[in-house]
Amino acid sequence: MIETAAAELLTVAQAGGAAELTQPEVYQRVVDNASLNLSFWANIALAGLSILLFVYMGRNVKDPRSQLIFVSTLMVPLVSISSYLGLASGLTISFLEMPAGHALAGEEVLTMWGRYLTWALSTPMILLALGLLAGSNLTKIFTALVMDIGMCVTGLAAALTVSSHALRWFWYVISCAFFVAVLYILLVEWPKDAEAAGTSEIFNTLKILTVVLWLGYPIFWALGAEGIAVLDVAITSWAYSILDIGAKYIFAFLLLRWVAANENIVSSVASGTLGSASATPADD
Ligand code: RET
Repeated sequence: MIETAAAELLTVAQAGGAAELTQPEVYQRVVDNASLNLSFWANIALAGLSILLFVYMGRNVKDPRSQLIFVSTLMVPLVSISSYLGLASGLTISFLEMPAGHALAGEEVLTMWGRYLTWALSTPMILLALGLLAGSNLTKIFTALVMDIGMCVTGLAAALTVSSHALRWFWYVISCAFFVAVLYILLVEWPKDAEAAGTSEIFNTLKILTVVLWLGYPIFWALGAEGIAVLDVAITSWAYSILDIGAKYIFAFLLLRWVAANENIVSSVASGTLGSASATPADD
């Protein structure tokens, strides 16, 4: 009786595509893959240093809007340190059996699903900081944030779907569609707002950094073990970790250094912007 139930459970688990590994076993596999493990710990160290540096840089900022930019930017390394700790401990990694049609069909592929989950928390913070810097209105900030969260959640679905190879890519395309909406706001809407707000120089630098680096994520997803598998798991993980360094820490450093030195400009954009969703200078 018990054996039948256990056998049934095993079948259900296998049908779901999840290989039966305990958390200590996943952790052991991470530790055994020195390059993969280093890609996690390098970011944990960098996130820790960034948190200390950013708190120090923001110590004298008094203007509430500048403070909001600081808090949302500080959230990025805070989320990141938690995200990488989840990966390094094996908590947010699963070994998933890829469906027929996938380059690694039938094999257990290491899936760092914690990354996609925590991007849903860190990337909206990046966009909030950029939207505030550009002097955007609430409507555009809200749109950018929800589209971005949609991108991360459907990206997570693409990584976790093991029932059908085609459906993995269907999720991927949906995620890309959300991404296009984010890119539109970044490349078309906010530059106009930043021009009006007098922050266009720093905004344009950060915009280019963001757009170029963010485009790397879907490319590496497609090339990595979860996509067409021409890159192995450790290389994909390093690619994400290196993109993260630019998209998070370098981005945040440039932004916060500018905001700390230009509080007066940031506070003068504040008046119409977040007060109302419609009647703002940026809407003209
Ligand atoms: C996925 C795969 C599905 C298609 C697309 C993706 C885009 C991901 C991006 C991630 C950016 C992450 C950052 C994290 C910083 O903490 C989910 C890889 C479009 C753009 C900047």
